[in-house]
Amino acid sequence: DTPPFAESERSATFRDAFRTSKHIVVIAGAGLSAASGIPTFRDGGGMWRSLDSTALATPEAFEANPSLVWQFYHYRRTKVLAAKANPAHKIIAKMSIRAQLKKVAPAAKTFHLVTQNVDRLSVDTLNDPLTDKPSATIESNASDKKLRAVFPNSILEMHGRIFDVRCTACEHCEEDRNDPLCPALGAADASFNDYTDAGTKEINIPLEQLPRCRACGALARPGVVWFGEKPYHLDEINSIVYKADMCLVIGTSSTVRPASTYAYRVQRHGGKVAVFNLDPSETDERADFVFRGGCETTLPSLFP
Ligand code: BV8
Ligand code: ZN
Repeated sequence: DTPPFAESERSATFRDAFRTSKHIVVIAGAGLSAASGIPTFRDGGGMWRSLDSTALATPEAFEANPSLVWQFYHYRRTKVLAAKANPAHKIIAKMSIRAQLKKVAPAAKTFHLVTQNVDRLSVDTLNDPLTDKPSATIESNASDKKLRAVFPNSILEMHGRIFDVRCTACEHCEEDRNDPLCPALGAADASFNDYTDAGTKEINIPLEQLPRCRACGALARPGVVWFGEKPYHLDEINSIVYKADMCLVIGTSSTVRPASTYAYRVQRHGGKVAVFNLDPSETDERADFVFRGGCETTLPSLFP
């Protein structure tokens, strides 16, 4: 293990590099919300270790078994609604507030958070960085209003949002934090928990009892991006990545494209990359700085 003095030396070098940065981008993944009690996907406690992600997070899976896929997202919505922002969310939220950012990066001109997470915790935190209300108490769209008012487009949710309910037939999409979304999903709750752990006991909910579009009545789907689907904000993210001179990669195994390509692209045009991850990740060997550990502790130690 590197001796402690190397740690403080690395931290000082990182802080100097961060201090002179002009265009900062954060790429975040499930590890950012792990300390808030939301399971990740592929590591130790990861959900998709027991479940096959492609069996649940693809349009084909939804087409074949919308009842099962909805139960999976109901299970995750419940986890997210009970979650509270952790110190890492708060530090990132503060960075996206210009005056705060200037304290740690006086030269900074832009800040963006590109998140793979669908839990909205980073947006909710921006709405109220100082309180730690569980997301269930934040009325739908409140965070968006604050986000639009104060920081247009600084947080880009590239894999969509778990509270969005999207129509499979018309353009209608609305945020709905009700739990359960519909009575049938509430009844299925217990059985799905077994499904994730051991059994495959899942209730088959008839189509007409699954969440429906409020506008046209057609079957609705979770407003997230599945494998094989186009992520949101790609053009905007590409230009942000192209301009970035500092990239923080926080809590991601860097296995899902295109998010996993951004850090490398920042470095290709001379930007710096700092990884904040619990386990070794695909981005480590190229990174200029690697801070091993929980981001809820490594970030506060660097940005007290
Ligand atoms: C696209 C939303 C093209 C849903 C997600 C073959 C067939 C089909 C597709 C492909 C294929 N091969 C490659 C692809 C492309 C595919 C892909 O990359 N697949 C991978 C798996 C090989 N990508 C796509 O399909 C993307 N779309 O390419 O479209 C296109 C272009 C134009 C037009 C049309 C199409 C779409 C990908 C989005 C999929 N949706 N989620 C949902 O959430 O249910 S992906 C899912 O994985 C989540 O979004 C998650 O964020 C993301 C990445 O996972 P991580 O966030 O990294 O989480 P993970 O558990 O893996 O790691 C957590 C890390 O945190 C660990 O390293 C751990 O050590 C660390 N950690 C834990 N605790 C902490 C911590 N770190 C710090 N502190 C802690 N406390
Ligand atoms: Zn509709």
